[in-house]
Amino acid sequence: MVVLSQPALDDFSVIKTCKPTSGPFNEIPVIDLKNPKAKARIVEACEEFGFFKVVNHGVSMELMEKLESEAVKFFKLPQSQKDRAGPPNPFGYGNKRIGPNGDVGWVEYLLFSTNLEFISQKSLSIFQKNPEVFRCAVNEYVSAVREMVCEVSEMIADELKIEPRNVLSRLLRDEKSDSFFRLNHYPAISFSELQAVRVSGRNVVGFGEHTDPQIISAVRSNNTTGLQISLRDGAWVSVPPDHHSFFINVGDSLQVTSNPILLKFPVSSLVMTNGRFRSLRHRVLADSLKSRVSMIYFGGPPLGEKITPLPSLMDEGEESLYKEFTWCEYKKSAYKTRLGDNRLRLFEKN
Ligand code: GA4
Repeated sequence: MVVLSQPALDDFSVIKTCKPTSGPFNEIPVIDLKNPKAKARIVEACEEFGFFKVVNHGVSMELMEKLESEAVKFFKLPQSQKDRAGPPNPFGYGNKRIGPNGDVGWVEYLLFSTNLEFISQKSLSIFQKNPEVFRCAVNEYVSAVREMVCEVSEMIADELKIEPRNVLSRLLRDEKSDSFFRLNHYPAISFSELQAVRVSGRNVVGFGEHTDPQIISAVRSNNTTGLQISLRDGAWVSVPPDHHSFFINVGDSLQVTSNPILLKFPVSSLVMTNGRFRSLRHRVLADSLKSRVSMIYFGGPPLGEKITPLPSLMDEGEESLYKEFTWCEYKKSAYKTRLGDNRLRLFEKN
């Protein structure tokens, strides 16, 4: 069991808790990227859950483990040393505070932009022993995951018969792509700590519920539970861990459903698909036994890119459900919201 240094307990009172939920959810679509039916299954999963697991993805376990071990080394550093890479604005090291508007969680993290050579000098300076090893681990990992996510995006385009097939992936590959990378550490919480703060019987929230504002995200974690997703009926279910695989989720910017689907489901998500896909509401609970380390690639477009429905997905006479906006405008607006807010609502036409 990996137990890393923990945030001071006297801050515990600010952390949210929630009621325990049901056991593992075993219906998460599992997509084998090499399977000939993968394209159709990805699109189905984006429509039904906004979420799926990818196996046979081509990203080597060695890359994942190398980065995980570098992340563990970082999070084990004394607090004062880690603090030198913070506060996050939004990039850098953060502890418990998430975003600029008062959200907190049982989590510490490193947030990077992927277009500043992935890791800024500020974050690197704390890796005094061997910053290059860390830099390489992040760069290699992010490059490989981005390629895999681009492949998934192209499979989506193929299945939806959108041309050119790189309509989404070109945004992620663009050198101005505004993509992020995040390393999260959710420290273990012992039973006695839980009792000390009188929250026994409840779960401690590591990262509160939210949707990702970007196009698409890919999460890989060590073999720990904690990730939960919200189903269409609003029920929270736990994602069984799998450290060999990636969990992919649809972000706000990928879309907002076509009108017939909107009649059946609430408008919650994003835009390029005018509502056909749903962006995924998810959260992470801290675990009482094992610390969780996750690595997330958030694929975003260049800042000036307009987020509008892809023309080929619109039926004749169909209009966008959203006012036209650029990724820059959406992101600015997102940073004024609280984590759990419905950020797209502000951009709905009515
Ligand atoms: C959620 C998804 C990504 O983790 C993130 C988060 C960002 C941050 O931590 O700085 C935000 C959050 C996320 C959405 C609303 C704002 C911005 C915290 C917050 C309260 C990096 C992102 O892009 O948006």
